[in-house]
Amino acid sequence: LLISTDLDGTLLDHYSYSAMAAEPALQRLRQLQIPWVLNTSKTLAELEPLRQQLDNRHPFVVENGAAVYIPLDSPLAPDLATDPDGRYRCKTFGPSRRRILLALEPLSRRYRFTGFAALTAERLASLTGLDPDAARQAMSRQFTEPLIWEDSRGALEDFASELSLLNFQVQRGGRFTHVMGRCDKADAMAWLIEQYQALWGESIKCMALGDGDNDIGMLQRADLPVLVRSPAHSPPPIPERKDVLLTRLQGPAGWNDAVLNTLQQLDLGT
Ligand code: 2M8
Ligand code: MG
Ligand code: MG
Repeated sequence: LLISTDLDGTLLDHYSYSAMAAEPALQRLRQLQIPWVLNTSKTLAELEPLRQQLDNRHPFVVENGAAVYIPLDSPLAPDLATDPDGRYRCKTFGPSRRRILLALEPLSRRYRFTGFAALTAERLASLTGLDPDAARQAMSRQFTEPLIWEDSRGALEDFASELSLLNFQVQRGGRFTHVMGRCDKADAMAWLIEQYQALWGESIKCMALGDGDNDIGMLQRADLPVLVRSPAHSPPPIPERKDVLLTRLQGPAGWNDAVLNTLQQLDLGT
C-alpha cells in the first residue's frame, strides 16, 4: 500500500493547518512503514518544516505535481539527478515559474487578478491564516503561480483557454487559482508508484486523499480514492468514479477515519 495525500483541507485543517486529529492513523502508518506521500500545492520551502513536524521521511510532491523530491537516503530512483542544492534527488514535470510569470504579464492587462508575485508576506498571511514565516515559504515558488481571481467566472474560462494555447493550465485550490504547466498530482503519483514497484518488485495499491478540484485527477487514478469533506466548500464531483469514499468528518478527522478503516479492511489494523 502507498498513500498519496493532499495537505490543505485534507491532512491539515483548512483553517488551523493542524494535523492533530489524524495522529492515530499517522502513528499506525509509521509503525507499519507504509509510505505516505505528501502531494500538495505547497512549495519545497513549506514542505521542509512540515515534514519535520509530521515526522515524514518519504518522498514528496510539490506545487500541484510539478516536481517530486526524493530524500538522498532513499533507495528509490537511484539514477535520478540531485537538485541544485544537493539535498534531494528531483524529478521535474512542470515548467519554471519564471516562464509562467512571463506568460501572465500581458494577460494581466486584460484580466483582473493578483498573483503571489505581487503580494507581501503580511497580506498573504492575513488571506490564508498562515504565520508570516510560512507565508514567505509559500511565496518562494519554483513552478506555479497562485492567483487571487478578481474577475468573473466567464473571464476565468477565457483566461484558461488562452493559457492552454501556451501549454499552461489553471487549477483551483482551496483558496487560490493556480497557473501551472500541464502536469498534475496524478502524474507525479503514478511516476512514484512505478518507482516503488521497481524497488519492491510487486504491484502496489494506492490510496489517495484530497478535498479539492486540484485533487480530482489523483483520486481518479487511485485504487482507493477518498474525498475528504471540507468545512469551506462542497466536495467536487467525480462522475467517472462511483467508488469514491466521501468522509463523514471534515479534514484531518475524516482522514484519520478513512485511513484507519482501510488498514482494518486490509487486515493491517491493530
Ligand atoms: C495555496 O494552496 C492552497 C491549496 O489548496 C490553495 O490554493 O488554497 C498555496 O499557495 C500554498 O503554497 C499555500 O500553503 C496555501 C495556503 O493556504 O495556499
Ligand atoms: Mg486541499
Ligand atoms: Mg492542495
